[in-house]
Amino acid sequence: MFSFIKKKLGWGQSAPEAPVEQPAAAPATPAAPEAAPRPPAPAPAPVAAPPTSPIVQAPVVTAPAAPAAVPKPAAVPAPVAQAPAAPTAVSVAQAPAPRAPEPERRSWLDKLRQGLKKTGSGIAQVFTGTRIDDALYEELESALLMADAGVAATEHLLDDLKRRVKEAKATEPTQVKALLIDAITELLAPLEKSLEVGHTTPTVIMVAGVNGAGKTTTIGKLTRHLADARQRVLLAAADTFRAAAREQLGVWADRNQVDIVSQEGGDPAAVTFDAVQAGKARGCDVVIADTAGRLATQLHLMEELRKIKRVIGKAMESAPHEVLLVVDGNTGQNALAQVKAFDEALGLTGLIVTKLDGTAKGGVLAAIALWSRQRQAPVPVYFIGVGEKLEDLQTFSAREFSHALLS
Ligand SMILES: Nc1nc2c(ncn2[C@@H]2O[C@H](COP(=O)(O)OP(=O)(O)O)[C@@H](O)[C@H]2O)c(=O)[nH]1
Ligand SMILES: [Mg+2]
Repeated sequence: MFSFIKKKLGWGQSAPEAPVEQPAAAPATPAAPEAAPRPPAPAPAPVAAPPTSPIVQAPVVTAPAAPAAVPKPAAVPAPVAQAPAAPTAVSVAQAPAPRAPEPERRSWLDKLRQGLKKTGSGIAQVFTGTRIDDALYEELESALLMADAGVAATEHLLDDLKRRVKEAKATEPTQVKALLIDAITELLAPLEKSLEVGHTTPTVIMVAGVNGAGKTTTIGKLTRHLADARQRVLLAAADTFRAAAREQLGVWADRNQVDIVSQEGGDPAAVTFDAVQAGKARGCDVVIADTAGRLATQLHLMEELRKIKRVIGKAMESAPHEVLLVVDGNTGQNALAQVKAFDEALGLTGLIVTKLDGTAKGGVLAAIALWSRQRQAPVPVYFIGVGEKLEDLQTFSAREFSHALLS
């Protein structure tokens, strides 16, 4: 579909009930529902924001190598009553189409750069000398470690960089900086992937993460983007651990005018089960389950999350279709530990890294990318958050990120 989220099937299929309160005029965009046109061929994204939303319909993705000015397919909504396309009808493009940054993407990038500024100047400092020598590589090693890249990824990047320098016969430190951007981009590239919805109806997304990582806020933002794309979303308030968490999700549900299944003091797995059942019965496109991040022990938390996942599978055979981990970008190397622990317990299908606008150093993405290589498949980073506003959640681009990291 569009750059933000990709949808495989036609929109609006199997929506028995009246579509819920979508922002009326959500400037939908053309659908890529049918077989032929591949997602990158879609219609122009609406320029104006939907009345209810300050965000842009199709957050842009800058293509890694060759940014073209092609307007990206934005959302895909077809008329709601349209017949569903055959499941295989639409081939899903693997890479987001190139597109020139729009103002929103630009301001988002500025926030990312601003957030990573300290790291950037630390690394940039390394390249201010006049020679490429051991001292330069040693300084770079320290800078990468300081940036939270971790020992393994730092070593990997240095080795790769030395190889590139040799190959390019570089003589100036500034050339080395450009080659480092290439090396980081290549390392991070496998993490770049769009979240796809629509392979099944509903697409069930379970969201996990430690307390305060930004799960509920991210779900709120994601819901808005989906709702704007005419997706019928149902939220499950499975963080029953804290009453405030339920209320917080309720606020987002109201704001986005989507349904929510929540239960005072209920069992998280039971709430999620009900939500998936309701999502099926109501013909929802997407069901998103918010979960707790803090329990008495980490072990309890993982047990509870595993139970939620299991129960989702009982409510719908192929579900959950996505198990996303929200990680606070400020947690440094601990973020990698979280990714490993949640992956081991749940089998993650994607990551969302938040708070890269603060004091985050960003290098942890390199550590995650390197770790991902030993896994059967990389765990993609679907989104990056650089603030609490709706438009602060955007798709991840390896090249953008490595530029921001070294700017
Ligand atoms: N600066 C910043 N704050 C964020 C971001 N995402 C979430 N937050 C804030 O982090 C805090 C915890 O978020 P919340 O969604 O409640 O976390 P949860 O416990 O994982 O559900 C809230 O104050 C959010 O507004 C982000 O990308 N940047
Ligand atoms: Mg929460």
